[in-house]
Amino acid sequence: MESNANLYAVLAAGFPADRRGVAIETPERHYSWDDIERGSARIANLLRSLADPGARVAVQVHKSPEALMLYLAALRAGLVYLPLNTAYHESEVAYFLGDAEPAVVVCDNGNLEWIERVARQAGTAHVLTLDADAGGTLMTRAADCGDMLDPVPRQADDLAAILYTSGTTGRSKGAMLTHGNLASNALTLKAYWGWRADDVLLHMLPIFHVHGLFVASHGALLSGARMIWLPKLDVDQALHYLPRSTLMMGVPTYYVRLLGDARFTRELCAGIRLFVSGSAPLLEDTFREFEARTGQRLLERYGMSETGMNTSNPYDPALGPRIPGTVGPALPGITVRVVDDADQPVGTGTTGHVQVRGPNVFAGYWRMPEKTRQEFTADGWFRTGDLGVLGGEGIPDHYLSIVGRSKDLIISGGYNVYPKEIEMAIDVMPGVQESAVIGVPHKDFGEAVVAVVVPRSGATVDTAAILAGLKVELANFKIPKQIHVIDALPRNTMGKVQKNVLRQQYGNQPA
Ligand code: MLC
Ligand code: AMP
Repeated sequence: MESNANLYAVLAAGFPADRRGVAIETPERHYSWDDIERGSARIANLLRSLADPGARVAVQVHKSPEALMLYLAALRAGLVYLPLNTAYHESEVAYFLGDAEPAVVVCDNGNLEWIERVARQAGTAHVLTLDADAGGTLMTRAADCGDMLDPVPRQADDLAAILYTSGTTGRSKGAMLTHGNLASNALTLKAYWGWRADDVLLHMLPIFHVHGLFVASHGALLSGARMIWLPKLDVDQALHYLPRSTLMMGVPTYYVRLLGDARFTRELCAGIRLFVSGSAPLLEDTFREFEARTGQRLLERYGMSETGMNTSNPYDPALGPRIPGTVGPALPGITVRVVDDADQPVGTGTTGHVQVRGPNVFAGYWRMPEKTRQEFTADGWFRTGDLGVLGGEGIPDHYLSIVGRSKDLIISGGYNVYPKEIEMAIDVMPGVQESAVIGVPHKDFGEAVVAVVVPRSGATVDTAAILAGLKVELANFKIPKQIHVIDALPRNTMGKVQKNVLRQQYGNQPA
């Protein structure tokens, strides 16, 4: 009989034999492996009664153990999980629901009124609620369902999740990830980072992106390891739980904030065997300050929604050193190359476009076959949109460094912000001729969003009104930290806005 490639079955094979142990610990209570297994079966049985395998379930809820169970339930029921950032507003969510046409939407009770409205427009049949404290219709209805379910049979190339990533044109694309994509990356990272059953992961990342949902949670689940589950980064809580943890993952802002607190000491994290950083560039200064303070070398890795993790600095010293400023070698089974504009590999030490191949690479963009074709070379390499270099002075030839992006993208505190989306929102505001949105260096967020606005001739623009208007439409992390008004945007001879000139001009002003 062919084995079931359902990701839930793969993960559950790593659960401990004794299901009474603690799987998830929150400041309020402990959840055993049995709780996770039975709880997710109940939700899966409910979902199965509402939708057929392959249907989408869109989820915009606060982080809680029940939210993780909902994800596992969607996998178990063979549904396609579509997580949404809790910061998204109505117009943003309306786009995702309209595009993905989910059969089921689960939201926070506080958002029910507007979510029901946009879900109806998208043709969604079922809207359920799940609050941070596990209240809401999802759990009450699931309580009446059976607590056993064999994972619905899935092939490796069946869809498990769709992650929306914004596009340089301002239109978001849904990256389709299969059960096989996610399972292969989870198994690879488990071996490469040496996950163990006695690990304790300090989990403070949001669970609507690759980092918190897949990289962190899959590693612990697959290893039968405990997670300390906190709703968000909170330095006081992190300091409280670090002495009992063995592993922590974060975007660079997490480590900058820990270093900003004098109570964060070598003694406090003596029991940690691995700190992982990713989702945005880690400054070499942060790496060095972290090592000086804790005696530990942060492990930086590189990935994206479309691929999961591609490269990682080694965990095992026998495989090489962790080199600051690099994201390490390609993970086992994955190939990375750096090419010129004609897709021809460039030599080591030369900057070019980063391309990836491997079982981790996604199945394409949801209902965008043309866009999918453009993002792959004829021979199957995925164009990441990142600029990188292999090797370089004093760096082994198989180590990759990310040196920039060919896509116009800002990464602020680990969240992607596409300038085009904000420019389009500003350009239609009263008195505005045009605008350019750039990222400037920021101590806490790595990059901060800054808007430069040109008024129509004879008009004055009200920057406070622009900010207020943006706050209605866009998630809070996309809101510019500064708005500058100038007479004209700098352009090159082709008429293209020179964002590098703007970055130089506004990069040194505190954002
Ligand atoms: C919050 N704010 C931000 C922001 N987060 N501004 C810019 N960038 C951000 N990332 C603003 C809010 O708008 C608000 O402003 C103020 O900061 C306080 O909001 P908050 O919610 O209390 O902030 P805080 O909890 O401190 O959040 C900051 C953060 C969070 C860094 C902890 O953003 C975070 O957890 N980021 C992680 C993102 C992540 O998981 N990325 C992984 C993507 S996966 P105001 O004005 O309203 O008060 C990926 C692939 C890969 O990229 O390789 O992993
Ligand atoms: P997302 O689309 O949200 O999955 O973001 C993926 C992008 O984050 C990548 O294409 C990179 O630009 C960036 N990224 C992830 N990890 C790193 C890293 N370690 N260093 C630099 N950039 C990174």
